Amino acid sequence: MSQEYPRFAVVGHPNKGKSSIVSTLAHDESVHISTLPGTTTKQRSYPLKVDGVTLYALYDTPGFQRARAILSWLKQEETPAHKRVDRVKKFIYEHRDNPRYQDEIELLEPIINGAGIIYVVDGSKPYGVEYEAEMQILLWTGQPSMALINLIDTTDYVAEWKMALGQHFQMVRLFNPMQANFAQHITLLESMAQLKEEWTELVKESIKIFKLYQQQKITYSSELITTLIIDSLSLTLTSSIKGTQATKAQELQLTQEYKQKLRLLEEEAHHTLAKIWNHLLLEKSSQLLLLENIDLFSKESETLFGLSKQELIATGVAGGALTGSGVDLMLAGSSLMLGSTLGAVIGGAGALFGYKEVAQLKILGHKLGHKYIQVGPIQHANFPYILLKRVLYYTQEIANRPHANRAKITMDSSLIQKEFTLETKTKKTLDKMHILLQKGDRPKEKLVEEYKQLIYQILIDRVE
Ligand SMILES: Nc1nc2c(ncn2[C@@H]2O[C@H](COP(=O)(O)OP(=O)(O)OP(=O)(O)O)[C@@H](O)[C@H]2O)c(=O)[nH]1
Ligand SMILES: [Mg+2]
Repeated sequence: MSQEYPRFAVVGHPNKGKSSIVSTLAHDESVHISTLPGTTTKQRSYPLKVDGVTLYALYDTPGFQRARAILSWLKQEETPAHKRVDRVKKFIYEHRDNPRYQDEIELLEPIINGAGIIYVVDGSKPYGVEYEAEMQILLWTGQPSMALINLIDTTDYVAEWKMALGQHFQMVRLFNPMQANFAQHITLLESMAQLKEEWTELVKESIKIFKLYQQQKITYSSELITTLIIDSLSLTLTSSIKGTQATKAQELQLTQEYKQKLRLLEEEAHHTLAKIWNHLLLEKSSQLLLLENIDLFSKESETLFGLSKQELIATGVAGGALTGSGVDLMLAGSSLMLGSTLGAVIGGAGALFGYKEVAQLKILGHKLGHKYIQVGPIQHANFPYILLKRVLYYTQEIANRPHANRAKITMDSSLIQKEFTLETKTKKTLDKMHILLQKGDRPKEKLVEEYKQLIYQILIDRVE
């Protein structure tokens, strides 16, 4: 693609969501958004780049402040339609140093230099004549133009806005930057492609690249999730001991290290996911801390993300051990587990995973005569599902989140349970791999590939 890419200036009244629209359409979380009117004071271009290639760029601009005064200046001289853009240029030229018109000059400049117009209004507020001067000025620039109705609140004045906007803009569309998903983004791009003939092919090509890019991000996420599961489920830690028996303190320490290591693997995966989906600032601002607040090994985590006892029985993973009640019965084989006292020490109040549930402990011999204790792989039958569903939930939240939405992710437990009920067929493949990993066997490449594909399918249905 050549250097020339379509550019759009996002303009309108102050505080109508212009910067929010730029942020969402450019996938850029650094765009400054605030409840205060007059937040944006300078024009600034935000490109949407894929592999270093700019697909399009959006100008964030300040809101109109003195539209009426400017329109009356423009109208001081009778100007035929084909000369009106020159009149606007003249206005900019003559008022460049006048602080009264700085906002308008900032917003008009990119348009005069060839950017298409995206005019943003709030469809939850009534239409009013105060917008007419703005729309007239934009008409005078002669640039291709589209109006976006953003419903900031629940009241609905869309019909009257459509009537008014339809008289001034080539296209009128609804678009909510806080809720827009990938499909809506694409639909909007398709409309933008129609704005100007020279841009049509470029934007269509961009849409293709953009869709591929989305698939690529889902692929990366699936690979990352698969690696997290493999690394976590096959994790073992060892520590050398004197004599033939480890002290309780040694066992305790190794088990704690083991759990910490698993938490860290999850955290690292979340970080990479935030990077893939361009949400590192959100992560930095702790707005994503939802899962970190629910410890991987807590009872709450199992309730939210684990399989129910019925589901566990259906997998066959837990075998005949699941007939009674209580957490301990959710465990797979327990031949090498330690006495129950230590479990109580480590577990603490409310914790799901005591020592016993975390890992098998083995005493290993060594050729130099030293003995080692080994913790892992983790034996809890539900753990693979807890880990998997946590990371799937995280991925879904982060992948679907428009970049204008900076609010903390909230956990909706009913949604989690509803959304992440896995089909029996899916569960079978997952079980196969989990069992192998928990036994300490490396799964064959073919099974890993199958697992990855499965994760991809789960994500593609949920990232929209
Ligand atoms: N609930 C909701 N809030 C929105 C929506 N769009 C924008 N907002 C909020 O409205 C406020 C203004 O949004 P901005 O994107 O900064 O608006 P702006 O038009 O760039 O404002 P200025 O730069 O001050 O002219 C922010 O608090 C946004 O979070 C929306 O669709 N829904
Ligand atoms: Mg702004």
